[in-house]
Amino acid sequence: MLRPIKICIISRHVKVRQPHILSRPLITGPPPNIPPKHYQTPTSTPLPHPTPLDPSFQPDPETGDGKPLYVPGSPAERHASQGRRSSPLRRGMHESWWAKEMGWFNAVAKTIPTFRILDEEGNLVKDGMIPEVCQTHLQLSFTYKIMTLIPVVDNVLYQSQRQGRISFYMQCAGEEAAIVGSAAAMRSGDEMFGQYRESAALLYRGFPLNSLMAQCFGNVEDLGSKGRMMPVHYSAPEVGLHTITSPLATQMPQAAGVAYALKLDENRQGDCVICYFGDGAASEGDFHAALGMNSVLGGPCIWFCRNNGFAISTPIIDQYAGDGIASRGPAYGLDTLRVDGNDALAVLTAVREARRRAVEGQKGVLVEAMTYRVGHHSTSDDSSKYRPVEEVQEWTVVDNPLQRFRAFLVNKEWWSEREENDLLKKNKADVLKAFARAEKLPKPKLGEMFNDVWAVAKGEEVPHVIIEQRAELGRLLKKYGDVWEPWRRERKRYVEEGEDVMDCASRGS
Ligand SMILES: Cc1ncc(C[n+]2csc(CCOP(=O)(O)OP(=O)(O)O)c2C)c(N)n1
Ligand SMILES: [Mg+2]
Repeated sequence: MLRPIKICIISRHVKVRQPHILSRPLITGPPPNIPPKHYQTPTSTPLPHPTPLDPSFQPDPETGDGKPLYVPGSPAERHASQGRRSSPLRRGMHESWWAKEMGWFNAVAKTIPTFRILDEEGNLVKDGMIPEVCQTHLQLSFTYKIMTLIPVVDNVLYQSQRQGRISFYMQCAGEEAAIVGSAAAMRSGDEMFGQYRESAALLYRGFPLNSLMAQCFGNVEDLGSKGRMMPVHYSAPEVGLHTITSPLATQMPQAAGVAYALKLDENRQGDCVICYFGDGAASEGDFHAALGMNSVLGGPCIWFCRNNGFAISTPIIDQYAGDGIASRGPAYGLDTLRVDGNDALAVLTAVREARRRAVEGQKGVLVEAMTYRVGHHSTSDDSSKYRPVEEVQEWTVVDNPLQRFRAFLVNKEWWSEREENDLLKKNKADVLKAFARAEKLPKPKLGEMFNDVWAVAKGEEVPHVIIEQRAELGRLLKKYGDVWEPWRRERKRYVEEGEDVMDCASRGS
């Protein structure tokens, strides 16, 4: 009885005698409602100027200002290039020069330009050139076809999740040019690592609609994951795609490893890796680990950042304070380009050149594609909670990657209204057919869920815990599988209706 009274007295006492303590905001409370500092100071300071990188620059003969640290032919330069640790000048920089002034900087250029070929209306920009790589009518119309197919796939699967027919979905609305344009720049032997929003790149590389639907439904034709992964977690080695895993940026160190393996494999010279990642994923440690590894070990890899403005509800202004993701490329010694991600021609051209540099130099190249995620992050998200609906509508009208590209093709007389109408009809029919087929197919054997949980070498036993769990499920199915309605219904959807799991005796349990 005494205790509560005592506490009460203490708290009253504190309130009266030390009001300033209680009026302080809680450390764990909500953030103060003031914009972060970088809202107010958006400028960046470029490298000090003039610099020896400027051809008109003359070193000062008296102070030595502007002279390179490694004078060509000097003993210091010889030591540095031989990698002699004893050289006092071997300090890890490439082309530095002496300077008597402190020249602080936080950007390598005042602003990083964004390469584009078409304006928002699909016209060539003034004095713009259509690069040779974009002159092939066939490739461009195929690129456009996939760009128009993916919105139909996305709409059908998105709606089907809403109706409870699949469990989850992620669409790529607004990013069609970035994703398909980059895929179009790659070759068939190339390796691809996706984040999760790049289904259109898979379709470009020949992944059939039926296989895409099979994965989303987790049906018997889902050969990659056998119904064990969430929708959009494709696995398609036949088109060079490494399995999608949703923990952010985990694909990046793997891509660096594969690039290094390509470099070492004399049969794979000329092949390249493309690794997709988002502006949000670039905040993960794995981003830095991967770029660091690739910059030191080498190996042909295109780091393709889809900068779509958001990481779920976090806008880029709260994601980084530097100049986008491109500014990080030079820090790792990577050739870097920022490109208009809504201009399919510019993306194709940029990635084709990135590929050339990566393969010829056996090294990494960073491309940052500036775009906008028009759709919600996923079916688990409602973006109207954190951005104005009008902003989204404006993007679909003012800077629509599909309309831009179509206008260009029509201007060139490479595309007509009749072809457009036929294509839209065909896309709809193909997608609905694949959808209906996938939905009807049964799910893989129930027992598949216990397979491949751990890699088991030939001759080794499956870990006992798996055998036990399988036997337990078999026992429960035997007991309730016919009598409990939800299970009775669910069993029917699987090949062998779960009998394979109930057959415990033959599986060593
Ligand atoms: C390691 C990890 N942390 C958090 C998440 C949750 N998460 C899933 S997607 C996402 C946003 C990623 O944004 P971005 O990389 O920009 O890709 P986008 O969705 O915009 O294409 C987050 C935080 C995750 N999947 N993995
Ligand atoms: Mg993003």
